[in-house]
Amino acid sequence: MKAGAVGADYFTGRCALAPPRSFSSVSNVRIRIVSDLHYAEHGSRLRRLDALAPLFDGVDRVVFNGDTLETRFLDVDAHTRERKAEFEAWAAPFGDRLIIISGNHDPDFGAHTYLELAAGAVLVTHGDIMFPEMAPWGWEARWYREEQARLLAAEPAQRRHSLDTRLAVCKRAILNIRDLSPRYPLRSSHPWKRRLRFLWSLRRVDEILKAWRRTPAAAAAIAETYRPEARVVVVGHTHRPGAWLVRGRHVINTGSLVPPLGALAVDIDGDRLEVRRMRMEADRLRLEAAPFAVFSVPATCPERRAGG
Ligand SMILES: [Mn+2]
Repeated sequence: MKAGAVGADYFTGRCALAPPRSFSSVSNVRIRIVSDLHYAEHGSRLRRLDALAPLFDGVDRVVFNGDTLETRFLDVDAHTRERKAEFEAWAAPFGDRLIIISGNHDPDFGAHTYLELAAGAVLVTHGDIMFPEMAPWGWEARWYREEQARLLAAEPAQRRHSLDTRLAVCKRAILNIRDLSPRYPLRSSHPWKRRLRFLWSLRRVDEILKAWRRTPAAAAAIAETYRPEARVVVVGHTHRPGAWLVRGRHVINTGSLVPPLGALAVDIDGDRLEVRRMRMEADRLRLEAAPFAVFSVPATCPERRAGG
C-alpha cells in the first residue's frame, strides 16, 4: 500500500494490517494514544468502560496501544469472555474512531501490531518487542526468549529482519507459551494464588527495575533498527510513564491505568505532539489540561527510505 492511499499523511499504510479506510478522506486527523488500560483486571483503575468517554473529547481517533484487556484465556475462562464481549459492545459505536493495537495480554486482539503516524515520524507499538524475554520480570521470561528465537530462526532470512515479522513472532510466541504452559490459566479468583503471584513479583523486582532502565534505549532501538525515519517512538508495556530523549529520538511511555506510576495520553495534532497526564477520578478518566511535555513532529521525513 502506498503512503498516498491514505491521504493526509498520517497513516503511511505500513502497518501490519490495512488502516481504516476512512483515513483516506480525512485531511486533519487529531489522534490520541493511550495504553495498558487492563480493563477489569486485578489492580486496574478501569472498572467501567464508560469512564473512558473523555478520551474521545477533542480528537478524531483514539489509539489503544496494547494491553487493553486480557484476551488470552477466552477458551478457558468465562470472566475473560464476558469482559471481551462487554468491550466489543462498548467499542462498536466508535467504529473507526477507535484503533486497537495488540499487546502481550491481548496478542491477537486489534487490527494492528504497530502504527506509523505523521508520515512515519511517529512510531506507535505496545513495546513487547523491546525485550527478547518479552516481559523480563515474568516467570515465563526464559520461555519467551527461547520461543521468539526459535520462531525467528524459522523465518526466511529475507523476512527475518522486518518490523512486521518481528512483531508477528512476538505475538505468536505469546500465544504458543500460553498454550504450552501447564500453569495457565494464571487468572484465578483464589486469593492464595494471587498471593503466590504477588510473592513471585517481589522476587522479580530487580528485573522490573532493570527493564525500566532499559526501556528508553530499547524503544529507540526499534526505530533505529526498523524505522530510522521515526523521530518519536510511543510505547507502553512497562507501566512506567515518561518521556526521554535517546540518541536524537523522543521515546514516550504512556504508562498504565494499573497503579502506582500513572498514565499519560499522547495527542498528535498536525505537527504538534502533546503529552498529558490522566487519572481516574470518581469513575471517570480525567486528562490534565496542562501538557506534561510538548514536541514538534516533523511533517516530512527526509531520511525516509523508499520501500523500507
Ligand atoms: Mn504489556
